[in-house]
Amino acid sequence: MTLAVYDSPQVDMGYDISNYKAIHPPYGTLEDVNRLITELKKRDMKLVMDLVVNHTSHQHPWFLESKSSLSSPKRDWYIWKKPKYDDRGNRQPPNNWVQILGEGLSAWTYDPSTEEYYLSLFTPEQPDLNWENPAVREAVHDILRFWLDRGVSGFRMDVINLISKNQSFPDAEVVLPGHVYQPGHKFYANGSRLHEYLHETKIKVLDHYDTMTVGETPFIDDVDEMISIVHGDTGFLNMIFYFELMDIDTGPLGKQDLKPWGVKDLRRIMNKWQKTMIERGGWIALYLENHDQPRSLSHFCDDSDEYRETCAKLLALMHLTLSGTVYVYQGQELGMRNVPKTWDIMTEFKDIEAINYWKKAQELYHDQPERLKRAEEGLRAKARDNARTPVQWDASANAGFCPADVKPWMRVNDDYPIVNADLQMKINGEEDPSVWQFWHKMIEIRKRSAQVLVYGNFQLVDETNEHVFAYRRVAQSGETWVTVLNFTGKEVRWCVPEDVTVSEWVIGNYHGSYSSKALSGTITLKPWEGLLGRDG
Ligand code: TEU
Repeated sequence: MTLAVYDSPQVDMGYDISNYKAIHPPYGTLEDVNRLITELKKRDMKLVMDLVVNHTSHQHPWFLESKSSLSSPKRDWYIWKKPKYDDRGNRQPPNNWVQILGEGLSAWTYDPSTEEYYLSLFTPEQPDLNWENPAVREAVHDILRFWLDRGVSGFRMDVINLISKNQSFPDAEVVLPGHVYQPGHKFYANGSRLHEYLHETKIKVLDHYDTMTVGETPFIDDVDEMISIVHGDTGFLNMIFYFELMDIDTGPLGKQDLKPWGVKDLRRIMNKWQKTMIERGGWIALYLENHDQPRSLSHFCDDSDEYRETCAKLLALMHLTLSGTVYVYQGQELGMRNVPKTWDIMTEFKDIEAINYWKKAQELYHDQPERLKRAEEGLRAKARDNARTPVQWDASANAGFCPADVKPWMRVNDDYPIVNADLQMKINGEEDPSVWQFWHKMIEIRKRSAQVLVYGNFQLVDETNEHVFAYRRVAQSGETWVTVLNFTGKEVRWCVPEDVTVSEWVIGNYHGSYSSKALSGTITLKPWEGLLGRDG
């Protein structure tokens, strides 16, 4: 799968597209994409492209034309509104929605030449398209056809559930005390015409090709909403990325406001999405990290040298024994972790969200060291830069990402001499598999036992345990597997429940010791130990 590689001024790392039918020159050309598709086909692989059509770049010709005058034929391709004025006659944006990546700023940007505001939910450089206008939808369909005709097999549809906005553009309620601008997603996510737009795209374009679609859908906490979008018979997309697990540690003030969480939260979220999905005919994209999230082992476990490998394998054990379509993000299969806490934010971090957040925090808390420290911790834990460092291929300079005399676009994580693909592929896996080799083993198991691990029922085991997350997968044939995950850095004694029968521990993340564990009674789980067992 490739991400946003289209022509772009790169304000938001390519999620601000200025030409949907061209590739950002430093990345290559359309001919390169053709070659990629041909070579993938030979290997029985397929290419899925990012589709970013909630907004364009402010440099896209459509926007430049829209902005050129009030009477421009493309004026209505974007969302323009007149200013409001407060009691003192000061100009104000049309409502109080906050920008998503702009840290406290308004989601509306003023254009002095036409004296109106345009909606720009992410940054001012990413104006939102007006999907109410049929010509915009036609133009999007045209983009889809352009890529499908070239042999692309599907799309990851960026923030696709934001395309239908409440047309009265009401003020959002105040949930961030002391802030002028407030989260407005209640009025722009999962809007009243979302299904209509998706249905139209499906029947006019997607149904005419053999495609796979995955919606990136923030602000969906409701399983009913997920089912309505992806249901096998009546849905519009094949699956969605749900966000609730990613936000397990997100406090009321936003993603950098870290909230403690425990096994009970993990269990509740997993049970909600897994069980409902299977029982009600939905489908989700299974992911633990991506380019917008911290590295999963830093996010959910312990990324210290002592436990990095164990934790990466624990997460693989979980990831590959859940229902849904598995997505592996580059480097996850190597156990890559967040960037070191010592890196200087202003010089090493590249993401506009991180930079905006850090500038604002310094401005607000320059005389409150405790609060500034908390803000910094939150940023370091959740920054998108954590997952954007170059892939670590080998132990040579720049981790083999680019030649030694070239400066990579972002600093390589300092741990590359010990965390890299080359090393992990060479290890003698029979003695103790590397993270990469463990992933291979787990994928093999998942493929072999797909009826149970991909499609089987999901049932919680030991539902109140505060340390261990355990579940059973049961196939229609009765074949049963059980996953037991110690989600703490402590040794835990776990009592195999009486209704769980295990005939064999098939794999575990502590090599050499899992197979000799007792099959019933009480077993000792080492810190972050995970086991996969089967019955029968
Ligand atoms: O992300 C949308 C999204 O809602 C989040 O993942 C968002 O990046 C995060 O909450 C910010 O903290 C998609 C892309 O994946 C992301 O890279 C883009 O920045 C964004 O859309 C705008 O296109």
